[in-house]
Amino acid sequence: MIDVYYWPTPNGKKVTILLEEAGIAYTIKPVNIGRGDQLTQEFLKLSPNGRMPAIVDHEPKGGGAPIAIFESGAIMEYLAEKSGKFWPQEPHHKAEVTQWLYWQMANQGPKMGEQGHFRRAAQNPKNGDQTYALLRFDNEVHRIYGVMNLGLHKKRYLAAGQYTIADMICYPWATTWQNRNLELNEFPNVKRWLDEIGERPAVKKAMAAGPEYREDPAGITPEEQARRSKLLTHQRAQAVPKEWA
Ligand SMILES: N[C@@H](CCC(=O)N[C@@H](CS)C(=O)NCC(=O)O)C(=O)O
Repeated sequence: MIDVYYWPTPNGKKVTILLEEAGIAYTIKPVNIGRGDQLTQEFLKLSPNGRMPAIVDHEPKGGGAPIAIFESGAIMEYLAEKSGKFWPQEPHHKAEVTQWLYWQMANQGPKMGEQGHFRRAAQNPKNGDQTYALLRFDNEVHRIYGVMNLGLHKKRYLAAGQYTIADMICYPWATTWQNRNLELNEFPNVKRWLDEIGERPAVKKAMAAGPEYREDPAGITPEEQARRSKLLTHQRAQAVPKEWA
């Protein structure tokens, strides 16, 4: 059984798409990132990055102690290897898939995440003039959709001529094209691919997650709101907890 430390964001959904597609049994362990669960000492042991997703595999192939993994790209590779599905190992195919995994982790996810960050920041005048940050990340995200559009030129899937973890890792962020100052029709290959991947039952199931995790804002006291805001905004390095000694 795999424990998935999860919150319903694009990075979380990459993992549940693969688990659903591969038919691997899993238990969701919610990590409420709005409440700061990702920064607890307990969670930092699994993910020193203080970010979800993370997994713990209690039954690793070949036995031995449970394996804990953070970083969604590493998790995708691990689960694909474990299941023997969606990551063809023939060298040409393997390399094609791997390059899209790394591209997603180093480009699509971070750039789209930062675009969202600065768009939210720009709404609060206290944050000052965000014009350059908005220009930079609007351009980068436009470029990112262009990269996918090139990658999908005359191709049904991103890599290896088949549906793989390359598609699964890129899909959830790619669905969030609205309110990003771009027109999806400019990227017809991406649009077609999004439509096709979005029809898969496993993808539909994983992508539908969300409402059941939402907190009732009325239940969050002003004190709790202040605690969360202090904890989550302007995060800096955490010292090694004394309890870990
Ligand atoms: N590179 C990491 C990124 C994970 C990440 O940024 N997760 C976000 C949610 S999508 C998170 O946990 N945010 C909590 C925070 O910013 O405090 C991965 O792909 O696993």
